[in-house]
Amino acid sequence: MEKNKLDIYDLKVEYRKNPLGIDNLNPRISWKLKGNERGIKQSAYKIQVALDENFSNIVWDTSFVKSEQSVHVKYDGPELKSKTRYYYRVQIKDQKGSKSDWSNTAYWEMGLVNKNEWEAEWITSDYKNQNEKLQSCPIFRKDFTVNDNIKKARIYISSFGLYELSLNGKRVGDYYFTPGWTTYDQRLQYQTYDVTDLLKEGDNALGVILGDGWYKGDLMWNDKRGFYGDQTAVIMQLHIIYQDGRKELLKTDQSWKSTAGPIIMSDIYQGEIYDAREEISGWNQPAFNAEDWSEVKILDQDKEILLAQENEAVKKIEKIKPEKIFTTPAGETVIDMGQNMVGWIHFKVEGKAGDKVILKHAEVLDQDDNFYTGNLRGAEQKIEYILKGDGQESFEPHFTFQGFRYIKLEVYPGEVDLSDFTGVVLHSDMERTGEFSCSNSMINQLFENIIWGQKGNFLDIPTDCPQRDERLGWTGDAQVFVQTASYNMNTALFFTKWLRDLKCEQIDNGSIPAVIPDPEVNISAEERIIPVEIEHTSAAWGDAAVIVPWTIYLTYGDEQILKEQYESMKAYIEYIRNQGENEYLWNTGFHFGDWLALDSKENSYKGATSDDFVATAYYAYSTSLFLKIAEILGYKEDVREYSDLLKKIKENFRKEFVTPNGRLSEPTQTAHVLALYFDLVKEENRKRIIDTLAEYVDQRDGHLTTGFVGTPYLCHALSSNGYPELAYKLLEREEYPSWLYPVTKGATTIWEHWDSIKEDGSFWPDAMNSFNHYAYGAIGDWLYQVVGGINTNEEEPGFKKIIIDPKPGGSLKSARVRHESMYGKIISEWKLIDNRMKMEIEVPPNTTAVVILPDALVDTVRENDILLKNNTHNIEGIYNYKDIDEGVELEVGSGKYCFDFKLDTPA
Ligand code: RAM
Repeated sequence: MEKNKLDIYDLKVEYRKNPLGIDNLNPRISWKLKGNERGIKQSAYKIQVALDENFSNIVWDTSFVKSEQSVHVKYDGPELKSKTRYYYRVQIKDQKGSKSDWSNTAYWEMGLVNKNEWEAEWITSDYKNQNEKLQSCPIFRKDFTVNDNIKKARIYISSFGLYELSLNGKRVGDYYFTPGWTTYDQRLQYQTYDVTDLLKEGDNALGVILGDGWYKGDLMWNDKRGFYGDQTAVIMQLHIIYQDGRKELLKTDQSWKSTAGPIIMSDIYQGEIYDAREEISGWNQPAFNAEDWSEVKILDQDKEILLAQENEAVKKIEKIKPEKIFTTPAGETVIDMGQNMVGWIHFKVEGKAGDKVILKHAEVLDQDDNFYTGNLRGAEQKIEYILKGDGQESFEPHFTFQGFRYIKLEVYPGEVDLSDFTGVVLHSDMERTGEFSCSNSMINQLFENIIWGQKGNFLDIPTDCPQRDERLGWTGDAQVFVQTASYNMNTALFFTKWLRDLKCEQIDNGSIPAVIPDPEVNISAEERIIPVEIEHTSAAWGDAAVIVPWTIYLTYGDEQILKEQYESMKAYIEYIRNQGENEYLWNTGFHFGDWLALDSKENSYKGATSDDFVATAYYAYSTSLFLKIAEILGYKEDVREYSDLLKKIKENFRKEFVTPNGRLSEPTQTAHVLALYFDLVKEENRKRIIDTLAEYVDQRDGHLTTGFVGTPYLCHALSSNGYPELAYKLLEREEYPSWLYPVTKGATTIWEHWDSIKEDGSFWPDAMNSFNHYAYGAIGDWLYQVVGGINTNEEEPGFKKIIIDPKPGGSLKSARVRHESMYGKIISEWKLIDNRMKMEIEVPPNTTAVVILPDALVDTVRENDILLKNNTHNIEGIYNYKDIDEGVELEVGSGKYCFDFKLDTPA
């Protein structure tokens, strides 16, 4: 790259690269800058949007707008038209006035923007009663002819249940579990596919298979199914435009035919049965005779609920090869994938017609090394394939996923060849944005386990676990993990979609169901599996309504999510306010409390910290965030009202839970962590509370005792209040209980309990023991923020201003973190060499960073061998420096820097 050259790259619209089928009328455009110099800032941008790639038909030209904004610039031109593709490009000027070239051209394409464009009918299969539990997945087909010279062709499609679409025998697209899981009766996504290249002149055929999925299949744990409906159905439109401008529309209607397919049963929890002998050769190809197929039935269903896909679709993200095959003491043939993963097994097999393959899936082996499925409860996770017997056959399931590391070959014809088995990992296709590594390999494994926890539980919605008969969007789990998750991957769209469901399912009184989407949203109180009084009330779960949008705002600078969720947050806080006699305390109702904490009573899942304490603390915390949000959005009246509310909640909290001499009334770690992290106590009392927490962790308990509520903030509370070494001690501890204890037991994901496998090798009871539960993986944000040192800044969110503030400690000699922000790559890497420290950082263009060189004195700091002192004018990109208590604080612009300095207090 030549000097001074400025490039624009990674153009995105609504976080996506060249998306098809969005229905947002003011989509937001973002781009990144690249240049050789340090301190690059944008001073102006110009965006052009056109109907053609050559920009001869421009619909929006901003001219140069003086602005640093390069993230989420709202399209503000003439109204965007349905089904239309818009090309866009960006040019910028930097702070010196130099102009970049035009960026490459990118595009987005609008979906079916107007609801009345849905001319197709909902069709369902009528070939037999749909209410039987064991039921073949229906297949549908339709013949049609097209002429030559097609310019473009798009399919818009959605379903009740899950669909797989094919055109002329080929699977359309690489999305799985479509149309995704939303509040089905009110919000149903459709997907858009470009099928121009799949069509051919003359005869063509469309094929659809429907699976039960979340809509109709088993959900929750009482052997109940059909939560949303008991009839799967599909709606689809194929729009063809010819070169000469002619248009054609093909849609689902009465003319389609349907019959039973070879998928005998498919269910998210239970697995799939596929009888290859029942395959109908050529069923989704042209020139097939479907005379004996049944007529379809038209369903009178709402089309108003259809909306364009909102998040990244689920895709096959990676493939893994098995590690080994072995025989267990009980004589079972078992394959070890070497990784607890979520997705399915693709296998090849040869045998006679009618031979079977039966695979069972499990996360762990038991104490005797036998295959163990007790913890899956009612989820069978079983794949059964019946061979058709013509040479090599291969199979992978369609509408089910398994959480597993081990596969038992319950039935298998002939010799097993390990290379015939591949693990296919599926999850929402979010961009991976974070990496962490350090000199302690056990912590690196912990980090990998956190990542795998996210891969396994971000399959369209944030689930608690991916294996047992649960797999639900528990709000509490999502709330504690959202920060870590958002460093790891770009979760903005994933959570935007989920929050819209949250908002949609929020109860009239403002409370939030504990699982979103809530399968029981329309189930009467008497028939519910989770009773209403439990499901709609818990602190730390409902608070997802405030904490999740706030975190997305901080990480991606996304103000729109705050606006979208504002009324929902407010209603939630008002709900709390209306509980009980005292509007400033939350001391009524059911709460999950410090779930699974180690200070719980025998036979209880709930930690020792009282409900009233946890609930009031969260009440204050959510109110404090809501107040900031009201300030950001400029809602002055709310700012007034809620600052007053917050003040009173804190006063009442203190009256209730802080003694006159400044001790907390509850002698638990979690109580102390919340009081500190949520800033609930008077300044003069902090010291005593911090010291007490340190004493509990270090001497009284000797380790952590926290559950879902205290754990995420435990290390933060210690490290930001003068006890970083104690936080490191907790992090690096390998004995039970600790984050690394599961690693010593060979864990490859995060466990639900600190001791899902106990020290003697036995397990927690089957009733609730998941080996892939991300909640305790929330330690990840401490790795990014404190060990590695990459932090957001509330004044300039989305990493427009970055705080790089690593705090080396424990046995660590080095650490490195990377986060791909909306502005580009941020790196913070440090090494301790004798009594010196080396810090290499990278700050993306159009941002600035405040960098703290820990324990440094200005006098010894060198950047790329140049002594900093008295030399800043020589060092490009460094604007300021000063000695502070923690070390040296610098302000820098974009670029790569390499600092080297002597430690003031060498270890
Ligand atoms: C369990 C879930 C989840 C937790 C709830 C309260 O069933 O697995 O992790 O949030 O209970």
